[in-house]
Amino acid sequence: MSVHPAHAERRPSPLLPSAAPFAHGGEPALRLVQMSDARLVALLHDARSRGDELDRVFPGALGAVCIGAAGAPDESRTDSMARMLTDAAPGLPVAPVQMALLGTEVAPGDAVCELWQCDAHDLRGARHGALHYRYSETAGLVFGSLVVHETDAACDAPHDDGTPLERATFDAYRALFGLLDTLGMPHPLRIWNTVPAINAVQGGLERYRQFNIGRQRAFDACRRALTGSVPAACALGSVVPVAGDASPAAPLAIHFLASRTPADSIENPRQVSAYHYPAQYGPRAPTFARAAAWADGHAAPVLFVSGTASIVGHRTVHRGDVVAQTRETVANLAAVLEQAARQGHGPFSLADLSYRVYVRDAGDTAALAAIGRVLRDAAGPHVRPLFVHADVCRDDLLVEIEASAGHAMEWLS
Ligand code: 3EB
Repeated sequence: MSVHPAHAERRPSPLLPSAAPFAHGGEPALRLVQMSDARLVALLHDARSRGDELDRVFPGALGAVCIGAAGAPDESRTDSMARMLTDAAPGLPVAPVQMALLGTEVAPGDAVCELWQCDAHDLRGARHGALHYRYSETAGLVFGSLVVHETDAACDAPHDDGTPLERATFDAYRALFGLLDTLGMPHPLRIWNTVPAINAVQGGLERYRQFNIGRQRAFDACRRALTGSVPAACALGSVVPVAGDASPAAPLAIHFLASRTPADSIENPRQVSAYHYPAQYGPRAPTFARAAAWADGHAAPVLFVSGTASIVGHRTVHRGDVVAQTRETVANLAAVLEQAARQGHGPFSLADLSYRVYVRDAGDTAALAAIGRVLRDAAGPHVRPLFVHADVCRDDLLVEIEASAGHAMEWLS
């Protein structure tokens, strides 16, 4: 399927009638709707004046993701968008991604909301401490959001049991797996991780490597596979200051989609699987697959492609050259799609994907334009990647691209 920009006057409609047709049978099981914060505010205002619940405007909404710069000390538009959504729909998990949007069409302070909808009406949710989730028994899907502060982490863990970030990560993932087991939807499909100051070295170890220790320990403690059948993921750094070994003020934020039925994990033949990275990248390997394909019943398969970067084998290539890194990343994305097809999913082409691009250097507008050109040359002029400012998890990586396909997709402009 392709990305269809919506007409400005178009009203959000229920999942099925406006779902894009599929060549390979079945209606999409998931839908991703994206809109600016201004558009969301207008929609919420209209809904309130009609007396409509959010579930009438966005039927089957599992969760929302608010992407944009955080406001400190004042509330940013990202924060106020999240607060308005929570007020309008108290049962809806609202996941913060505190990263500034980039690009020529973006003004400072702009924010975007993404909503994941499923084709069901039996949505239920709850909040357990830091974990907020919503699920559908009919769809067999759950979306959750966890926001934890390292300073509060791990009251129940011995104090010598890792750094605050390791303990926060361990606790967050244990809570995530505990929920999934309780719901009988034990299979995480896609996990998004925002780790504040991901490249900072604290206590002698880069924070991304600390995160990997906590994550792998939690997978292990919860009797999950550490290799092979693992979820698609990304781990990006929110750009925040740190002083010495003090925990950053920004939270560790994790959100996820999980299901009753497993996904098929996909690796990239051009890359060493991340869970087999050698110890030079940290004492515990990252626990994620290059992509996950999820097909439930007769629905068309959904493909989640993990954060993908300029890595060949296990090594970073094209140090210092963001355009060459983007080309290598696109070659990796294409290789993942080919492997997915070999495993019977798709075939998907680069033109079918919906993209998010994480860029380390927010000030390099020429590089940003060049990254967009490389992606459009490969995927077609219609692609509308969302560019965000983030630290990538190796300090020599300048760009990372994630993508998804097989779900309905709509931009409300
Ligand atoms: C890489 O390929 C780049 O730790 O969850 C990409 C996707 C990366 C996911 C993660 C890290 C993660 O190793 C970094």
